[in-house]
Amino acid sequence: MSFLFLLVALFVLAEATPILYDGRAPFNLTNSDLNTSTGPYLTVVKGSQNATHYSTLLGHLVPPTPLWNQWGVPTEQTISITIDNSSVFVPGGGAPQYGFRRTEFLAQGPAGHTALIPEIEVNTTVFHFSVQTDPAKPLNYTHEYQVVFIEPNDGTHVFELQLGSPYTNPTGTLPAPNAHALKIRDHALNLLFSTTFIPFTWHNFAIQVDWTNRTLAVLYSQDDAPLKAVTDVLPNLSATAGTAGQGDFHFGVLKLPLVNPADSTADQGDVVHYGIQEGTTEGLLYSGVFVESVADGISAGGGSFRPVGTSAPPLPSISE
Ligand SMILES: *[C@@H]1O[C@H](CO)[C@@H](O)[C@H](O)[C@H]1NC(C)=O
Ligand SMILES: *[C@@H]1O[C@H](CO)[C@@H](O)[C@H](O)[C@H]1NC(C)=O
Ligand SMILES: *[C@@H]1O[C@H](CO)[C@@H](O)[C@H](O)[C@H]1NC(C)=O
Ligand SMILES: *[C@@H]1O[C@H](CO)[C@@H](O)[C@H](O)[C@H]1NC(C)=O
Ligand SMILES: *[C@@H]1O[C@H](CO)[C@@H](O)[C@H](O)[C@H]1NC(C)=O
Ligand SMILES: *[C@@H]1O[C@H](CO)[C@@H](O)[C@H](O)[C@H]1NC(C)=O
Ligand SMILES: *[C@@H]1O[C@H](CO)[C@@H](O)[C@H](O)[C@H]1NC(C)=O
Ligand SMILES: CC(=O)N[C@H]1CO[C@H](CO)[C@@H](O)[C@@H]1O
Repeated sequence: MSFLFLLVALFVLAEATPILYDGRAPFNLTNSDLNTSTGPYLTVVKGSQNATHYSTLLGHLVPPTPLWNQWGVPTEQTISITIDNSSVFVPGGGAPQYGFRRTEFLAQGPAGHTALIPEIEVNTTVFHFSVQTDPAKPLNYTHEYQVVFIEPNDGTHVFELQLGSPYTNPTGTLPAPNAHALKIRDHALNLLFSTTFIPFTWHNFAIQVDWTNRTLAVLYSQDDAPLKAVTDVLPNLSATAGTAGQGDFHFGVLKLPLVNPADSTADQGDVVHYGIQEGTTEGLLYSGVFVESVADGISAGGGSFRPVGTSAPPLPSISE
């Protein structure tokens, strides 16, 4: 009887928050799979080298966020994603993006990345990701980095995880005061939550997106601490409603340039194609990437769940 009860309980648990996309790299996923975009990631947003030049599955070398361990044991590999001076993306039929350096993974399902979008961006869904510094390949906080985002075709972001000094033209005082903080920004680039990017620590995020009413809510924790709401449910009404407001789920390293005073005024305004980049090798570590529905709550880690739309008093860091 207790076995049956356990089965029923597990079934109920599994049904509570259906996982719509699992981007937690299983141990049988190989670096060769990254080269060919086999598995949960489309790896084409990168420079001219093969995907393994810019991304590596770390096996048992660096443990993933402990939040999703099963019986204390990791079930996924940490992913290293890096950029260097060759990380100039050339979009299909477009000009090389010399302003940026970027390596990004795009979530894809069995039928590809585009087919996944309507499955993970309907009703209310929650985007989970955990990020850690790569001490051997530090970022340069005088630049802006956009590292996790959902990008509709208009190039805006439904939400984004941002690091560094926000890009401005003309360039302001660098580094910006909040440069070393992980920042969650809404579609209109309002700061929703920020926290210091402490090294040797997994920073776990869950962004609840209500696609119908266009709201966002942020949950956050470190290492094995269960996720907690760190914002209220906030309007995000500048985001486009409907299918035009949906887009690929990206995570990786996108480094913006600084304005180059030697460029023409017009070129100084073209952040995608012009500007200063040092060409340094820099990177981040990722794990815990998945998207779930909220049929009966948000996975918070350690088998616990949080109710949808949890209200929480704003943290002091929000007003930083
Ligand atoms: C890894 O193993 C799982 C479970 O056995 C299987 O479903 C999946 O196809 C495998 N993935 C790869 C990339 O071999
Ligand atoms: C990925 O492709 C590059 C270039 O062809 C090759 O050097 C590398 O060995 C490949 N990696 C794997 C794991 O197959
Ligand atoms: C990447 O790997 C593929 C398949 O092995 C190969 O055809 C291609 O030439 C490689 N590209 C580079 C830039 O190494
Ligand atoms: C970096 O790449 C850019 C664009 O390809 C190139 O103009 C520049 O010379 C490179 N810098 C270094 C240090 O290789
Ligand atoms: C979205 O919500 C509608 C209305 O409640 C429901 O019929 C539909 O199954 C939901 N879709 C998903 C993917 O959850
Ligand atoms: C960081 O970027 C600034 C601005 O371009 C540059 O002056 C500095 O040398 C860079 N630092 C490193 C370590 O590359
Ligand atoms: C969405 O908005 C409608 C209309 O204002 C409201 O009735 C509904 O409760 C809202 N749903 C959520 C989840 O806030
Ligand atoms: C946090 C917040 O309220 N963000 C914005 C969501 O979108 C609306 C409409 O553009 C803005 O007015 C809010 O400031």
